[in-house]
Amino acid sequence: MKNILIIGATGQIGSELTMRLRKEYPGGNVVAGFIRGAEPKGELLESGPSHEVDITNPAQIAEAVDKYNVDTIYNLAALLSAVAEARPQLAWKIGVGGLYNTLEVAREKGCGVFTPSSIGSFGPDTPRDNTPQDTLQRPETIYGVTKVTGELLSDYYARRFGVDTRSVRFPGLISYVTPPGGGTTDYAVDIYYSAVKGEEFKCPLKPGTFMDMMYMPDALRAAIEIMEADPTRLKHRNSFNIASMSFDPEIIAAKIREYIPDFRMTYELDPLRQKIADSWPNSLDDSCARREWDWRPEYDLDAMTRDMIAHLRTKFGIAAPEVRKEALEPAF
Ligand code: AKB
Repeated sequence: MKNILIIGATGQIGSELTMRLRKEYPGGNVVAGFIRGAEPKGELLESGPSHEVDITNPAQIAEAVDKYNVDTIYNLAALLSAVAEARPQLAWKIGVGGLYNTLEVAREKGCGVFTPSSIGSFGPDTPRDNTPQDTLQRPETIYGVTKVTGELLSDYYARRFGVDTRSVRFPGLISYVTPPGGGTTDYAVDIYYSAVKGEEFKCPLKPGTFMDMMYMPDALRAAIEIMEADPTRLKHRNSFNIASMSFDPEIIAAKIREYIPDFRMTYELDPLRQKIADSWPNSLDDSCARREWDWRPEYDLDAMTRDMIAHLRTKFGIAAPEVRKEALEPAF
């Protein structure tokens, strides 16, 4: 039986990961850790325990771990890349101070810890294409600095104190459930919302800006599988490159047009996001994750696009064009 605490359970990844973990470990406690002002609601609230856990408050982390006999912590508290640039001190306090608090509680109470890193942990000096697992990491954003620090600190706690820390470097994550907030890769979510609603999409990044992206179901599976992986096979811990698709705005727009032919996209560049994206890799080499814990993505751009459009149409009560056409035609 696993007893799991998710710190940041009401965020983009947390809201879906908590539900998935509750299905995966039905006999255990899967505790939704939230901060005041971002309380869980609906199914997230009703399907299991929740506890106020502000990652900057170590006593609250320890209290939740004790109360629910937690053996594994998913630390999902972070400011995403663009918003972190506006609030670098807070980004450090949450990303590094919060991780330190989590690792200390884990050391004292014997918990495993998952803390996602990101493609943002790389910088402009990193090889851009097929970025290797072990390579130069000199990010220029505070987000990247916190992620590299997090990777190093987590490896240190594993080596020095035997804390079972594991992690993956997430690409941009795409989902129809909880929207992201303040990331550089957010456009790849927003574009589907505009397309399904029949609105023109103003893309904040220029054509040719390639980044790795991943559909949320694959990302959730990665977060669970890495924590379940056989430790004797792991040569790396913090953090594994994982990948499933890489595209630029023109490629995703063309894919959407295969299903929504009248979708329109124009460009309205966001200089901050463009600068950040330009400093990140185009695509990652995930062969270490494939070798050490059998990582395999299931969704490519086409499968993800079909699923996103279908779910967003349901979410907004928008009929698919074929259905709309039939509905408009006389029944005789
Ligand atoms: C962001 O854009 O900040 C995140 C990330 C790639 O880590 N989605």
